[in-house]
Amino acid sequence: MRVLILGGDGYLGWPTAMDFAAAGHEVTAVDNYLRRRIAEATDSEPLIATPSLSERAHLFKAVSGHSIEVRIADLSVPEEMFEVVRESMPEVIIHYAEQPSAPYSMRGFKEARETLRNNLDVTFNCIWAVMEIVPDAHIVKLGTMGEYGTPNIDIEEGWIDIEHKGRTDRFLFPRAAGSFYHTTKVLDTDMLWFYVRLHGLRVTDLMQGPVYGLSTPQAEMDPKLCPHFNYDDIFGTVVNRFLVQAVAGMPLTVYGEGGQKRGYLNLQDTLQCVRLAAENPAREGELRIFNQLTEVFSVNELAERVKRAGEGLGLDVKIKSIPNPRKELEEHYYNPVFSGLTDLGLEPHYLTDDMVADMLEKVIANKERIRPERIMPRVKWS
Ligand code: USQ
Repeated sequence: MRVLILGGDGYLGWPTAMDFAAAGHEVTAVDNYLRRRIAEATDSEPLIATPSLSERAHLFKAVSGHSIEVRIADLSVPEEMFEVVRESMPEVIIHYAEQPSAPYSMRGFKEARETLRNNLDVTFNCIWAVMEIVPDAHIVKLGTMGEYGTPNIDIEEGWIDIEHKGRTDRFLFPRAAGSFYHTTKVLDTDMLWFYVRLHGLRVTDLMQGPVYGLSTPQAEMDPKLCPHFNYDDIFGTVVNRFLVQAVAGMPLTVYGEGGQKRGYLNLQDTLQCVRLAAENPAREGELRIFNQLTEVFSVNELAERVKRAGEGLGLDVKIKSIPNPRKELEEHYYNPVFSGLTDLGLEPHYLTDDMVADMLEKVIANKERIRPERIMPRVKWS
């Protein structure tokens, strides 16, 4: 397939580009380095330095023989989106091109505005480029489990049948996002659903939980192919942060009570899910939604796992509850359905002690690069 990856430089975008190319697809990866600029401006650079997208594509070709076409373009500008789509004529578009940090979106007016503008404009431009140039193309959009929040009922896969005063209908599952970034993803879903209804687009919206990990089969070929691995409070997701904290000898930063539950998945499983979605497209006029996670943990359970595996490697790991910089429930019901991707063939990599130890060893090999001042939360929700 001709695959266009929007946001091809990101934590997920770059390994996805390598994965599709290695599977024999024709890949174009586009990015405008927004994440790199925010990382530099907020002192949140990844643990392991990552060369530019063009340099990584060049290196990947040299070690694997597979090509990735690179375009540097700002997809929030309609002309740039349309030009990229016209040049690559994709059969599938993987849309990751969003400001992905919840804390960044809560930093202040400028950051919230930038998140709103970028995320909504890219989705809107993508929809219109598909309608005008490649109407049969399948859009695979990265959403987030955070769209649903933490409701006191089971979270269905995107849709819910509601009976009301003796009549029934099917609706998008209720959403209640916990950050402004997550809210932009809710708005994306609504916009996609509108154009699916009106113009018969094919869309898969992947409601993903927090991802962890720094290794994929292709990234193992050369350390410079490693995806951005962040441990700061802006871009670092909780498991990646705990791994680095354990190696740095800093107590694991459990926010508040630590009973917050989320659905987690390994980076390698993100790649599987996205490829399964792309290779099994949504029907014309279908907004297909999958909940993209493989296991549910509370923050306390994650901290205990990292502590146990760290101690197995001789690290002295402590856990410390600190005041929660976010506004979120710290004890709650959480029971999402996530069978759709398993039905398509997903084979999960679980967060076993061996998996944690393997990731810790990779962090230990880069221990001297850890900057402790990036670890404590710098952004408060209110
Ligand atoms: N947390 C801690 N300690 C930390 C960091 C986080 O207790 O040092 C807690 C948070 O308060 C939260 C949970 O861990 O309850 C997850 O936080 P996170 O930073 O790993 O994830 P989040 O900010 O929600 O965002 C991440 C990605 C985002 C994606 C989302 C999926 O950055 O792009 O959409 O995970 S979800 O969380 O399901 O909405």
